[in-house]
Amino acid sequence: NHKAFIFDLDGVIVDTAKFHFLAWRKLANDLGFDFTEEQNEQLKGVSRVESLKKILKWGNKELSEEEFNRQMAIKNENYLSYVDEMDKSEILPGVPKVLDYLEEHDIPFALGSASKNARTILKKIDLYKRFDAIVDGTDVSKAKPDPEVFLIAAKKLNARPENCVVFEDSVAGIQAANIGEMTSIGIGDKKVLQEADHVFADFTEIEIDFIEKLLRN
Ligand code: B16
Ligand code: MG
Repeated sequence: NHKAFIFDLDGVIVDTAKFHFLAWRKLANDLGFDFTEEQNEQLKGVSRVESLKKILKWGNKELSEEEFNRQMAIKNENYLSYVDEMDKSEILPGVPKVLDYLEEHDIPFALGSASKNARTILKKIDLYKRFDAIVDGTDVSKAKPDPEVFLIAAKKLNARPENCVVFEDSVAGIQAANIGEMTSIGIGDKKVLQEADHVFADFTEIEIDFIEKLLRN
């Protein structure tokens, strides 16, 4: 009957969107077109396959299945070259304070990410061992807004969904948390994340008072 916390990775704990953008943009450029940082927003929380489908639509391109898979592999290799340079200085401000508090109070917390690279990234930023459970793109069959990723995380933490608090930067992720009947905390723009139960621009805006309130509810 205890509370548990679930964190998305990209856009919540680290800002890897900038690396995804560079790698996807190179792919688009190599195929002869370009897209904007604004369009890149639409790729947040979206799986690798679905991201490439969207990008190809923007460029009016069609690829054979073989070429699609080859391009995806190239993109990931390129993305991982940026990830390889990451260290714990990439952890977004305000995040360590919250994780420290949860550990000090024995509140279990998990990662719930769409990324297949989540474990690699957590190791690079030295957070891998601190999560009580990790659920990522290799563990799920249904993408956000399906709540599968968060429901598996809740199960691993031995917590009821209604006792889970989810931190998410994407609309699809907030919807997933809501469908899963969890408390949803949006990290980003209030206008974009209006379906969330609470929204903060970033973790520096989250006071420990607020975390304590969540724990009492
Ligand atoms: P990968 P999250 C998501 O991670 C990203 O927001 C999204 O932009 C990315 O396409 C997706 O992971 C898949 O990532 O190519 O590494 O498997 O926000 O759910 O932590
Ligand atoms: Mg995210």
